[in-house]
Amino acid sequence: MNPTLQRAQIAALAERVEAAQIGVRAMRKLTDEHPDMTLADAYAVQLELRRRYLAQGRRQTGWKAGLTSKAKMDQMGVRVPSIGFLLDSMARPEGSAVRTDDLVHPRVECEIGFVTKARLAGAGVTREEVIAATDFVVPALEIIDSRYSGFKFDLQSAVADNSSSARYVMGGCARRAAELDLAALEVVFEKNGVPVATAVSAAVMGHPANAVALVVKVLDDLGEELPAGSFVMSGGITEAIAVQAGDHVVARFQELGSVAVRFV
Ligand code: OOG
Ligand code: MG
Repeated sequence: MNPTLQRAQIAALAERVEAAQIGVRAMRKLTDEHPDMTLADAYAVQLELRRRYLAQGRRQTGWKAGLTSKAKMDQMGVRVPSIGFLLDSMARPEGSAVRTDDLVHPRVECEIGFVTKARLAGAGVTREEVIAATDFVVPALEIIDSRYSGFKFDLQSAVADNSSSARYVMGGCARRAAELDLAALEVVFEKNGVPVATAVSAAVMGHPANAVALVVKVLDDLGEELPAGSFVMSGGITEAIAVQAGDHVVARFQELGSVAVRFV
């Protein structure tokens, strides 16, 4: 994947996205100004954004897949999955209070997280190879926060904004992947004690390990691989739920326990 934008344009866009993320500001879609921006350009902006954060001393803690279920694709009107990076500054403890004053318009997703024990690389990686390379899985919540006005974007703009990554919470029980049918785990998503969404994990690309394979394929395109010991979130199983200060959410997973967080 070769970018079509010039190096300086990519750097300027990454700077703009970083300013919106740190400044907690909604901005116009990048494609309003660069309508011909390609997916390769978008990932180049995302990698430049990551380079900037790592240079500031933040540490990468994993990767995420996004837009991997029909519920998410329908909600956002984008039909192609994407990936994003996770940083130590995004991690929050299970059961903690997540501040909303440093988020634009947060939404919560329930996801299955994978932790790997072997390197995964290449465009041809299979779901079976992902499962064999998985050490354990954990239930997780992702708090996404698009930096685009109205939470409206296209694929390129979202990828450049690190696929709306903002916060994430791991919880519940860690389980060996081989002991479970990872495609058959039901999740009930509750907001303020009321079930608001439910789905089965097969909603994520037929099997959430396919989403990890997708991450590996995109990384291969970007000239990177997934080292052993990586954490990867496989994408929202249901649509994302908007939250505000005062709300609490719980995702109750079959076999994996529950993970909860509240917002202040
Ligand atoms: C893009 C990120 C989607 C997921 O799990 O589907 C995502 C967005 O919807 O803002 O993280
Ligand atoms: Mg997500």
